Amino acid sequence: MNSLTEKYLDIVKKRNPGEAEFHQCVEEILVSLEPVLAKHPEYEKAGLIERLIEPERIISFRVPWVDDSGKVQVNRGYRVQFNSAIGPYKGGVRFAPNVYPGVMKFLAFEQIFKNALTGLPIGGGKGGADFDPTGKSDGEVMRFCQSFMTELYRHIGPTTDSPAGDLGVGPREIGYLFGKYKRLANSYDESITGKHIIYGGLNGRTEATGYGIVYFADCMLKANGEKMEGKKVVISGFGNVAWGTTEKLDELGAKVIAFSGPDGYILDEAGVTGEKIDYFIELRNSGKNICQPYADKFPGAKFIAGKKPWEVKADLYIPCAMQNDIQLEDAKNIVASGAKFMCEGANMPTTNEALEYLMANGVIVGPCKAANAGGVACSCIEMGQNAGHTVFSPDQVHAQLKDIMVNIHDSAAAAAKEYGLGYNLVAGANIAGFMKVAQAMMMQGVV
Ligand code: 2IT
Repeated sequence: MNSLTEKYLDIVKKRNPGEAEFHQCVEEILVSLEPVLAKHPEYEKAGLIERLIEPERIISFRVPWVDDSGKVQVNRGYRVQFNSAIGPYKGGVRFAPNVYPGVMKFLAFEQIFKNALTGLPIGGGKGGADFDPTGKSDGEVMRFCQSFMTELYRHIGPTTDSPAGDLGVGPREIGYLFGKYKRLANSYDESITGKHIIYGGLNGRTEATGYGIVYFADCMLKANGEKMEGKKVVISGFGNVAWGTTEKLDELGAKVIAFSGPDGYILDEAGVTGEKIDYFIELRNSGKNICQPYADKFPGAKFIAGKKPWEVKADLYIPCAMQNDIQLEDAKNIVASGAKFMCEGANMPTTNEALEYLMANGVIVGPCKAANAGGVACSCIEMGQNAGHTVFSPDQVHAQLKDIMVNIHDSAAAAAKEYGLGYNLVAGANIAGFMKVAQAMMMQGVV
C-alpha cells in the first residue's frame, strides 16, 4: 500500500470508526487504483478520492412497528446515497440482523463501481434495516415494510434514488414496500425495482443476478481455454442468487454439488438439478432459513451440520451468501482442491486476506462488483420499462443481460491489460468502474 492510499484509508478509518466492512472494501479498491492515480495526478489535485470516500448523504431513521402479540418493536432503517456522478442512486435494501452503518456503507460504496461497470446511467446507493424477517408472519413483515417506507419515501424517486431487494428483501417485501410508496407518493413509477411482473416488474429480474454470474464465469473459463460443461461447482447460500446461478449452471451442463445455509451445507454429488432446484427455492421461501430438509427429501444428499462447503473439492466456487463467507482457511481449502476458478456471487464474500491468498496461488477470481452486476443492470432496464410504459419480453431481457455481462468481463480484462496487470479481473473491474465515475466527477466540478 502506498502513502497516498494510506492517507485516504486513514481518513476513512477516522471518520467511520469501528466500521470494519467499509474499511475493508475501500482498501481493496484503493490499492488496485494506485497505478491509476499515479497516471492521473489531476485526481489528487481535485480532491477526487476524498470526495469519493465520503457518502453524499446518509439517512438513518426509526422504524417502529407492532408485532403479532401487540408489542411495539423498534428497528433502525438506513439509506446511504453514496455517489450520483453518473445517475440517480440505485441499489438494494437489506433486512438482516447484522445491518449497521459499516455494512450499509460498504455495500453502497461497492455499488458505485458495480453500477458504473454495467454501462448504464445509475449512481450508487444502498439501504436496509437491522430487521430479521426470518420466522416473522406476513402481517409483521407488512407492518414493518410500511413503517420503513413511511420515512424512506421522501428520499427516493424516479430521478433521485431507486431501491430494490437484497438479502431479506424478496418479492413479498418489495410488494409491501411498493404498495406503501405508491400510496404516500401518489405516484406509480420506477422508484422501486424487483417488482412482480404483474405490476410493472421485469421479466427475468428474479434470476438476473444468478444468470449474470454464470455468464460472467463462462467468460472467465473461455478466456482461459476452458468450458462450463462438465464442471463441478460448489456454491454457498440458497436464496435468489444461488437459485438463479444453479439453474443457469445446470442449463450449461455444469453440476452444483454443494450449497449452504446458516446451519451447514448440503453435499449432493448427483447434482442439484430438475425438481431439486425448485425445492431448493421452496425451502428458502419457507422462511425457515435452513437446508437440512433438503437432505431428508432427497436420499443421495448429505447434510453436513455447522460446516462451510469450501472443504468440498470442485472446479469452480461461487459464494452466493454474505460478506466475508470465505476466510483464509477456506481459501486454503479451495487452493488445495486444485480449483482454478472462483467467481463471487455475493457482495464482498471474500476477506482481503483470503482474496490475496487465492490470487497468489493461481486461482482466477471474478470479483463481485463485476460478476453480480446483472441484477442491478436488469433493475435499470426495469426502470426504463416503467418509464416507457411498456413491457419487455423475457428474450429481450436475457439477450441484453448476456451482452452486458460479456461487456463487463471484457472491459475489466481490458483495463487490467492497459495497466500491465495481466488477466486480473479484480483490479480491472475496480479500474474500469472507477474511471467512468472519476471522469464524470471531474466534468461536474466540486460538488
Ligand atoms: O447488490 C445488488 O446489486 C443488489 N442488491 C441489486 C440492486 C438493485 O438495485 O437491483
